[in-house]
Amino acid sequence: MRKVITYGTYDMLHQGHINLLRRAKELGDYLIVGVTSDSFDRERGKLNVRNNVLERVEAVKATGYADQIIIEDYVGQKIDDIQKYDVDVFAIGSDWEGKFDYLNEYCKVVYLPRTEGISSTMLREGSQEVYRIGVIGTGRIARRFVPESKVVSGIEVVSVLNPDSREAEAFKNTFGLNGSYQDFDAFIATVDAVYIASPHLTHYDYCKRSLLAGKHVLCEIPFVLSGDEARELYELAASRKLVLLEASKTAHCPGFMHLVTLVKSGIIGDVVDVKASLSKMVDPPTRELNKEEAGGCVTEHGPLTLMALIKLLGRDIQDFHFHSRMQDGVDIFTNGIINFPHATSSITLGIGVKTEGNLIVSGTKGYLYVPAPWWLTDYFEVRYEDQTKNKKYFYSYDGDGLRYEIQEFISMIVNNRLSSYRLRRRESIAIAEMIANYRNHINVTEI
Ligand code: C2G
Repeated sequence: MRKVITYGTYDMLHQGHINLLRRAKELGDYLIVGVTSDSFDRERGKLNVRNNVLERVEAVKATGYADQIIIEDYVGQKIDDIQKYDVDVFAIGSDWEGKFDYLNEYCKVVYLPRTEGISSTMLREGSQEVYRIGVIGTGRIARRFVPESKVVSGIEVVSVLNPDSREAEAFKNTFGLNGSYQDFDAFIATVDAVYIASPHLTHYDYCKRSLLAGKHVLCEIPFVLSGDEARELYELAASRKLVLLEASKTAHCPGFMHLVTLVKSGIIGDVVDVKASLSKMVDPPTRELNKEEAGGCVTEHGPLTLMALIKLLGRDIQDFHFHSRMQDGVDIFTNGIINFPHATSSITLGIGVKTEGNLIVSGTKGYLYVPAPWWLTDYFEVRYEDQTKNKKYFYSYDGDGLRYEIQEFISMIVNNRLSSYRLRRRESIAIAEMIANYRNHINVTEI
């Protein structure tokens, strides 16, 4: 029996896929089709896949050509599969010409003619509404947002709001947008959704006004500086069936998401301690060091470190205490001890004190170590007493990393999904609550 294998995403399955599968089947007696997993597609830069892996498997099955369907989940799996299933022929479309010649060592490689004039990308673009996004604020993060938005399909940044007309106009010209505005009402009328990247203290107001105007909101961190404000805004969004998402980059990055699922699946046993550190030195004058602008390292770095603690340990915080080194009314270093019923945790943050920025999750069987900068999570290690069991995990973190949260934001809008498992609304509220505790000087000691 001659066995053939082929691989693909098969998103929005179309005639090109069907022709390919038919031709592949004709090369032998038994066809194995490898369908990429959702996480493998994300990892290889395919961010905009519309159907999930189960839907894609069903679509391939429905063609009737596959004798067996397997899931492709990692780089290098093709070699493993060819040997494991005793495959005679590897077939793939001619758009991959030459790319899989290395498999000739294991079986015959055949490049089949690709069907011209049709592709999943075309179908996605043809069927998807393009959402118009407005950016509020023109600072560093807003400048990173626009280029990142271009790799996500279904969205176009069209306008910008900044009370300073020169800043707004310069931003518009740099990124080729349609309009720049100083007036909120004029701005909001031009968009379907907003990305809020303005100074911290303006987030609440801009979120509320945007939601009241019927627009979806992606809001930079710190989302808001009190649990009550966060709760009120999520309720407002839900009552209007609008998406409101905290732009917690790390929560959306593939490496961190996998880290959470590995820990939850018990590979290091019960989690007993989490230590998250983040320090980035800043030079005055800057808003990070300005008391009037809610500067300080808890407002700067609290959102990501607290997100890690809450994702890994939950929201049942028993007690907490912060120790801070202050400068001109702003914490330039803070160490926070946060205890849960069955675990301890700490955050170590600096904007005027330099320290290691790693993440350590300790458990009853082993620990997980993410070196600085852990918040970009492209690499981590799982370590055990028996070092031969240690494992290293590598991930891609493409571009500036904002694409992952933007993709989730759009996917939530398109699918009418008001909550993201990557950062639940209640988790986002818990982060805001903890930042508010700190800002209200609850259990804070100056050192
Ligand atoms: N295809 C085709 N004609 C088209 C579109 C796609 O023949 N108009 C073929 C591709 O060449 C591929 C298969 O259909 O052999 C699946 O295509 P995709 O779903 O785009 O998957 P792809 O990204 O090519 O994944 O490990 C995954 C593989 O490397 C290929």
